[in-house]
Amino acid sequence: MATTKIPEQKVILCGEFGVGKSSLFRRFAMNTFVSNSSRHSTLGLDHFDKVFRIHGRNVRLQLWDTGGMERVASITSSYYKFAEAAILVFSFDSPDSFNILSQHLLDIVTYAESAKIFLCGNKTDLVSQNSESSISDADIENFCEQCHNLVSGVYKTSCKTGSGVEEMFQDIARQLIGTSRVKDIEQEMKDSFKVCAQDEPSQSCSC
Ligand SMILES: Nc1nc2c(ncn2[C@@H]2O[C@H](COP(=O)(O)OP(=O)(O)OP(=O)(O)O)[C@@H](O)[C@H]2O)c(=O)[nH]1
Ligand SMILES: [Mg+2]
Repeated sequence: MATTKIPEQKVILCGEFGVGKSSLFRRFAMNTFVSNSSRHSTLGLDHFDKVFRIHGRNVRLQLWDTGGMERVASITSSYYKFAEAAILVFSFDSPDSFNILSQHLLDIVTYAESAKIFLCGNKTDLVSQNSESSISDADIENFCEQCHNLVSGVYKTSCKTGSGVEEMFQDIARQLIGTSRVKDIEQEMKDSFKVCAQDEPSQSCSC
């Protein structure tokens, strides 16, 4: 039986140490959460594929994780190369992780120039309902304006509770399925399965 290849979209995680990139990766891959005690910084590269069904069409997200190693020259190009999307992660309990976003953004536009950029504010569970987060919605809006609206989506997540995580990946998959590269691959697949008119058995009787 012929198997149809589902278009694959490379998505990379970027952001400061400890903001929760590997935790997002773990939620994506296994829907689990690892707390402080058993955590250690990511040292190598890791990736995991997952298929999303959006409006009757399939899209495969391939999520990549690294422990800030993306800024080490020797692995920079392989990490960013061919990325269709980059998730720029900061943590709501760390203003520093928010203030340094523009540096990570610069790396993305330099090394993965065609990638769509998404912004993820993680650790919402640490923002108490009564107290305002030190990173406000206005700060986030300002950041998006300053980077010339390069950001295609803003999400708030908690890897601890799972809140907003699945919704974020669903929305990213939805936005990527509309990209021209996916359309090109789908069209190629359709074309290769087309039955050519002249190959069809003749209906006319020769007698
Ligand atoms: N409360 C809370 N803690 C979180 C959340 N996400 C991650 N953490 C914790 O934050 C710490 C850092 O998480 P990681 O996922 O390892 O962060 P990282 O960005 O991969 O870190 P590096 O690999 O060092 O760059 C861990 O102790 C996690 O348990 C969250 O949503 N809420
Ligand atoms: Mg990590």
